[in-house]
Amino acid sequence: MALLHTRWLLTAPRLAAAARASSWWSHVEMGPPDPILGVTEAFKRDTNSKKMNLGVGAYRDDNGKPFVLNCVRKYVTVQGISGTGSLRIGANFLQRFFKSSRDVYLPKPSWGNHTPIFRDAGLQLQAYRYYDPKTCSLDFSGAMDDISKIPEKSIILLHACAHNPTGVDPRQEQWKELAAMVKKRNLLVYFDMAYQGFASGDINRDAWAVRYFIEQGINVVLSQSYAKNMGLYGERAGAFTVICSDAEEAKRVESQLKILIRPMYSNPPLNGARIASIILNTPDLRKEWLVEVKGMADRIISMRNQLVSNLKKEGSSHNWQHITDQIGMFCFTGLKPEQVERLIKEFSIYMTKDGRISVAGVTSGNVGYLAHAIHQVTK
Ligand code: PLA
Repeated sequence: MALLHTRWLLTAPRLAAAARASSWWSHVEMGPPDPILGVTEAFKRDTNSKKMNLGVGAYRDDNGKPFVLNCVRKYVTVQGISGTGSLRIGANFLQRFFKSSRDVYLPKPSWGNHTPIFRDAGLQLQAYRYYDPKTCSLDFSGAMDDISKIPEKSIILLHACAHNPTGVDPRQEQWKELAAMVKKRNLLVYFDMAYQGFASGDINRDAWAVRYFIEQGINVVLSQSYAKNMGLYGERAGAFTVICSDAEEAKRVESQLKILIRPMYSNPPLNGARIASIILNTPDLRKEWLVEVKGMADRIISMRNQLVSNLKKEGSSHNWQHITDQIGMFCFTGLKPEQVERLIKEFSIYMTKDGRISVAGVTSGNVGYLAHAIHQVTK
C-alpha cells in the first residue's frame, strides 16, 4: 500500500509540477531485486500463458490457486504495521539515506512513542517549543523561534493534524509561516498523520498542511495510520510515503524501501489494506465513510461541549475553554499528576499521567460523572 501511495503521489499532476527545493535522494541507487520475491515480480510481468512461478515457497492447490487451510478459515488472524510501523520504516529509511543529519526535532510535547521509534532506528532526538501550558494553547512564537535555530538539513517532525497529546494545531496562516521557515532552514519535514478526519471531520481539510508543504516544494516524508479514521485498529493498516523529484527517483527509493522492509517483516498484511483500498475506491462506500468520519469528529466535539457545560453545572470556576478550543481525539486538560492520580484512585477514571484524556472515550452517559470527578479534584 505504501508503494501504491508513492506512485499515486507521483502521478498526481499537481505534485509532479511542484519543484522540490532540492533533491535529498539523488544519491539513492537502484537496489537489486530480492532474490526470492524478485522472481514473483518477473513472473507477474511474463505474458506467456504457460508460465509457472516456482520461485517463492507459497503453497498452491492442485489448480494452482492459493490455498486457504480450513483451520485458518475459522480465524481471522491479521498482523500489521499501521502508523507506528510506517513511522519506523521512515525512521530506518532516514537513518540509512538521510546523511546530512542524525537529528530529529520533535514538538514539545509529542506522542510518547516518537522518541523510541526514532531512537531505536539510530537517530537522535531534539525538541522545539510547541505548547504553552500557561495558556493551554500553541506557543507559536516559541516554535518559530526554535525552528529558526534548527541547523539546516535537519529533520523536523510535524503532526499533520489533531496534535497528540495537546489537541492544539496551528491555524492555516501559522502553517504558512511555519512552511516558510522550514523552507528557509532547508529542513526535511516528517509528517505524522494518524488522525486525518478527526480534527475537522473533513479528510481534505485535515490534509491541508501536508498538501501545502508539498506544493511549496518542501521535502516531505509522511507516515499515515488508518487505525482511527477507518476504525481498523487491529488491522494495522498504514502507509509511509516519500515525495520524490521524479518517477525515476521514486523507483530507486521504492527499491530501497523494499530492501529495508524485506528483513523486517517481509510483506505487510493484506486484509486491512484491502479494506482501506475497497473503501477508498468504491464510490458509495467512500461517501459513507466520509459521513462516518464526520460523525465521529462531531461526536467528539459535542462531548467537549458537554464536558465544559457539565463542569460549569458542577460549579467549577476554572476556565475550561481549552477543552473546546482543542481539536482531535485528545484533550490536554492541564490536570496535574496528583489530580490524575486521584481521578484514578477515587473515581476509577483512567488517563495518561500528563493529563491527556481521549475524548473519544467520553459518552453522554458518563460525561456527567467525568465532570463531577474533575471538579472534585480541581476545586
Ligand atoms: N502517531 C501518533 C501521533 C499517534 O498518536 C499514534 C497512536 C500513532 C502514530 C500510531 O498509530 P497506530 O496505532 O496506527 O500505530 N496513538 C494512540 C495509540 C492512539 C498508541 O499510543 O499506540 C494513543 O493513544 O496515543
